[in-house]
Amino acid sequence: MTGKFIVFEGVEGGGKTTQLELLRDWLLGKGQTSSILSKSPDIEVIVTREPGGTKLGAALRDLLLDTDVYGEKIQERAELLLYAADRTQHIEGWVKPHLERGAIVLCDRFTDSTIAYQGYGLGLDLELIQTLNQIATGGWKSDLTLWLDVDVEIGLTRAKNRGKIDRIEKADIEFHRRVQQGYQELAKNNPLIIRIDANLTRDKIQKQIQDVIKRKLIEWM
Ligand code: Z5A
Repeated sequence: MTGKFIVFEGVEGGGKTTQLELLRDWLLGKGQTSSILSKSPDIEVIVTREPGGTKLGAALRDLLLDTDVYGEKIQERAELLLYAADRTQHIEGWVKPHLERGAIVLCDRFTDSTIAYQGYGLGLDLELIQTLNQIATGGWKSDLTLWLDVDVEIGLTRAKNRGKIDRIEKADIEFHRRVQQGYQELAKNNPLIIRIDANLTRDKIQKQIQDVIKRKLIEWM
């Protein structure tokens, strides 16, 4: 099997981070399950995220999610360009080398986040965003995107209960509803985006994800 790039997307609190780690453990056979990859024990499973998957990206992430960057509001197009810079570094310097070695790369957010947040959420030009996504990735796409579809209110409550609130989580509820609409539109037009009902318990969400991955691994292998 060649390397596979699996992306987790969705509004806050859908459980991307939680589910991505559960999936990695399941793929590697940690915990109570036997490894789905037992016939291919050499396959690496890598977990990463955007923004922040590289050293440069970690610095950009701090700037992007800070509620008060040196006391200045980040201009919306500056924000867009910082996400593009993070992505360029991440794809070229980290994701592609792992995929070329045959790894399964599980990534928390990718290009659809920019369309949903900066495009639908902030209202920036969608064509400009597509162009920047193309430049940042060199046209590289995910092999599969799992859209963790959670009701906005449920997701934000989960995120708030977790404690720390960043700049984007502080945005008003209408912003988050527009972001959600963005994901709905993306899923309508792209068969590689698989919707996962993320309003359920952690175990039930993970079960849906594992069912999708089992089908996909058979197809890929
Ligand atoms: N962003 C952007 O605007 N443009 C871009 O191009 C990119 C990103 C790439 C950082 O992303 C921000 O960057 C993000 C969009 C923006 N917006 N914000 N804020 P992030 O992925 O690092 O942060 P996030 O989306 O806010 O992640 P999150 O709030 O951590 O959500 P999550 O990863 O989907 O969920 P989680 O961390 O697994 O769980 C959240 C809490 O809920 C936690 O306490 C869990 O224990 C709990 N949880 C998880 N699952 C459940 C279930 N099933 N039931 C109950 N509670 C649960």
